[in-house]
Amino acid sequence: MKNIARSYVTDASPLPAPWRDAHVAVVVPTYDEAGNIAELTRRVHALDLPNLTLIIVDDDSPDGTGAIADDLARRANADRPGRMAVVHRKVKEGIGRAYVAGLKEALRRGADFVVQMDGDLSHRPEYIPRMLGTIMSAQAGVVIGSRYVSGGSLSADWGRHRRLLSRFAGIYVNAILKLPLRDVTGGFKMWRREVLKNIDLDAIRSDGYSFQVEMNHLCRQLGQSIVEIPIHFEERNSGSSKISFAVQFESMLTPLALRFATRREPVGEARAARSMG
Ligand SMILES: Nc1nc2c(ncn2[C@@H]2O[C@H](COP(=O)(O)OP(=O)(O)O)[C@@H](O)[C@H]2O)c(=O)[nH]1
Ligand SMILES: [Mg+2]
Repeated sequence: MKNIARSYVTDASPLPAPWRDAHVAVVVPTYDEAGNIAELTRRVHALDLPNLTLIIVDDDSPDGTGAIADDLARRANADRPGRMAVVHRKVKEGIGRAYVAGLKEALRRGADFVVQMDGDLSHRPEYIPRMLGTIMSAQAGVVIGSRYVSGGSLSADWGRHRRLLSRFAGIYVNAILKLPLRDVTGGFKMWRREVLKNIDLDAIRSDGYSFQVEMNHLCRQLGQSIVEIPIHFEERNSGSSKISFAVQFESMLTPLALRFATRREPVGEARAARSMG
């Protein structure tokens, strides 16, 4: 009896079929992540999700991340076609722009669920099956891996300054946009295809990290639910953070711009459904 009970809780037990068979794309923007990309790829492909595609979006990283990713993709696809793709962009334009390119590629490839996560192993890929289970059972538009809901946590390596900045950013954004979220700036998420298709990705205004906030805002405007599940957020594995002053400044202005912008028309299927009805 005891053994049976234990077998249900081990992470090695197979996932139920609707989760396991889901077409999931994992989009990872990279800029100088040469020390992390191989480990990240190994851990993503070790998940019990045979229809998962990893999509790296590299902005011509000077440390050669793009070439390493190409090599990893060649090997992964030789084993199983469609396991990994690399989008190469010529110029570093910020994480927001890289995500727009990556999310579009995920939709083009027909993914039903699209994960976005950092390439520095701050976000543990092992949470992806839980996100999938949650998005399916809660019928959420998006699931956020949250550092600030009950059970969520931050690496002890995060100093006081970064903790305060992150908390302040959350309070500031929520005060302006009134999003009922604990981790409104978090970057580890899973989107449902139908929701992404109804967001006009070409109209995203954020170049940098405020992309996360802007997407939450647009999701809520569509009337979709946003569900947070706890994660432990690690310090980056190797390399250094790319947050610059310009990006922080943009993150200050974006919530205000979104709050006072005129409401956009829904796109894609929503617009088509409307004009039909
Ligand atoms: N393609 C691309 N990736 C970026 C850019 N800026 C940051 N990233 C990636 O976005 C992820 C998060 O960035 P990071 O520097 O770790 O931000 P932090 O965790 O907030 O310090 C990492 O995978 C970075 O390599 C960019 O301009 N282009
Ligand atoms: Mg990071």
